Amino acid sequence: MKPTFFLLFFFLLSSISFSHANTAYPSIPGTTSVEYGADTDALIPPRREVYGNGRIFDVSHRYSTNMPAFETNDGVGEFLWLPNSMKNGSLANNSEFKLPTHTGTHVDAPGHVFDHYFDAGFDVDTLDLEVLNGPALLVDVPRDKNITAEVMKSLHIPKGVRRVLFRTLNTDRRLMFQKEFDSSYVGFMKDGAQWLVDNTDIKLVGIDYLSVAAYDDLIPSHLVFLEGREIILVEALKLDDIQPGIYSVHCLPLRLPGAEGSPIRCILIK
Ligand SMILES: *[C@@H]1O[C@H](CO)[C@@H](O)[C@H](O)[C@H]1NC(C)=O
Ligand SMILES: *[C@@H]1O[C@H](CO)[C@@H](O)[C@H](O)[C@H]1NC(C)=O
Ligand SMILES: CC(=O)N[C@H]1CO[C@H](CO)[C@@H](O)[C@@H]1O
Repeated sequence: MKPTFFLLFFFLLSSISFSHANTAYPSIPGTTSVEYGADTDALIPPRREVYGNGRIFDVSHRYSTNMPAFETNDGVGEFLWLPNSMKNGSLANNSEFKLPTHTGTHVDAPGHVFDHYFDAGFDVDTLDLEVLNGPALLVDVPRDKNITAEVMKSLHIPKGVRRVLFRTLNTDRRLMFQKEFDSSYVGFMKDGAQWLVDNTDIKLVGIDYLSVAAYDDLIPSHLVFLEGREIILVEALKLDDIQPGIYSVHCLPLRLPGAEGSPIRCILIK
């Protein structure tokens, strides 16, 4: 009698937390089922997109084998394994992973596209945490264009705004949930990047697919953004189901001296 009651209790508890995640964040896969490895009905780990009753939004993607990677149809592929496992007699489970640094939600350092910056050590360990953390604007950009100078101008982002997350057609098309790389994603054209540098105070540029630069202007847009070594690019953010507006953004890259990119965990706080 008693164990059954407890199972039921845990089941009810977990269904409450899942339906919460579900209503607040309807379009993210993985939050409703227990496919991530619950062993029994009572051991259901929470997978959340929203915390604190809708106050904190996780805007990083889960790393998964099927998430897209640049210029391949194969996705990220297997990247995590378990060399020492308790099932095989180890005292603990100790997994290992191997990932390109520009995988999933990630940050670019100036050394990404400037070899002399790379040689001089402008890696992700040198990025300014003050830029990566603070008030931020989440904006929707027009869905019918890449981000050109004209589009940037039309957004009327006030001077003084230092951090902007640009939500685009990429989110509507759910590109980060498709394994195949799609080069028709929306990003900055060179003139859009130049307009931002010349006319705004934006130092944190966030976008919702693997590159802030449109595929046709891949290197030129990166060069414009990173030349001054003041702007930080955060790519492949998960901006689904969040109201546009002002938040406090918090992004923390790994401390990887020598790396021009790093996975990054970003959250928005209302
Ligand atoms: C445990 O070891 C066996 C035999 O070496 C191997 O086939 C199996 O994959 C291992 N299991 C795990 C979880 O590492
Ligand atoms: C954005 O540019 C890409 C090429 O970089 C193109 O394939 C795509 O159609 C453009 N998107 C829009 C909405 O114009
Ligand atoms: C916590 C953890 O990593 N648990 C793993 C221990 O190893 C088994 C396989 O032997 C995995 O199934 C668990 O996920």
